Amino acid sequence: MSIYGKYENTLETVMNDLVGVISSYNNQRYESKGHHIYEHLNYRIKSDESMREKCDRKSLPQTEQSALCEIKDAIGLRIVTRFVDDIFDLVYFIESLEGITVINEKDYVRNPKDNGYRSYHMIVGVNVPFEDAKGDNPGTFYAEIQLRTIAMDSWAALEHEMTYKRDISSRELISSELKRCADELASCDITMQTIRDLIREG
Ligand code: 0O2
Repeated sequence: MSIYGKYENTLETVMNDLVGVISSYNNQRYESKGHHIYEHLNYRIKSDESMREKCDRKSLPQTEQSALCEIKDAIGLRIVTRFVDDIFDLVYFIESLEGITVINEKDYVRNPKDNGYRSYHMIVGVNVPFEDAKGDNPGTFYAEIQLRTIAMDSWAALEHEMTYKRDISSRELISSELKRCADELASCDITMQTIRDLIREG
């Protein structure tokens, strides 16, 4: 039996609705301005195994309530943009959506982590017209939305690879090279945005 119990299908519905609203915004932007606001949008329900492991890590019982109310990233969306300012445009759009409450935001774009990680994280509550795992009706389901540029995304994938690889002899050297690379990419992201503005100004 899945840790999400009878809410497994509901999670898919809530996620697909959220994805639908954000991708409609992308299409509207293309129609009105001729440019997409993001390059791609990935989404997933955290696997049963990962959610059980996360419950253990957080010393929570492996229950529907832990998975759907205490831990708030059962639904995960990652939006990857070409430019840094598109991240903040999307954050503003998501914050203004009806039926969505922002629970927590972490701006690792303006305040990068010490290892160089950059990304904007939002935890949102999605109001639904039916019961949630706490028994509230109307209920709330939660989603984590990560927003980052293509450069930040490619960096995070590489750093993630290093973090999860056990036997690396030169971890310290790689970490410091990764940090240097993150800073260079951040600088290129800003330059790319400036070049884009110059092109679009004509
Ligand atoms: P997974 O499998 O990717 O979902 P939390 O543990 O979520 O309650 P935390 O760690 O304070 O709280 O949340 P934060 O900082 O918002 O990070 C959540 C997710 O962001 C992580 O998910 C990673 O996906 C990503 N992330 C955060 N920091 C880094 C980093 O330094 N490098 C990379 N590559 N990714 C990062 P999980 O839960 O670790 O796992």
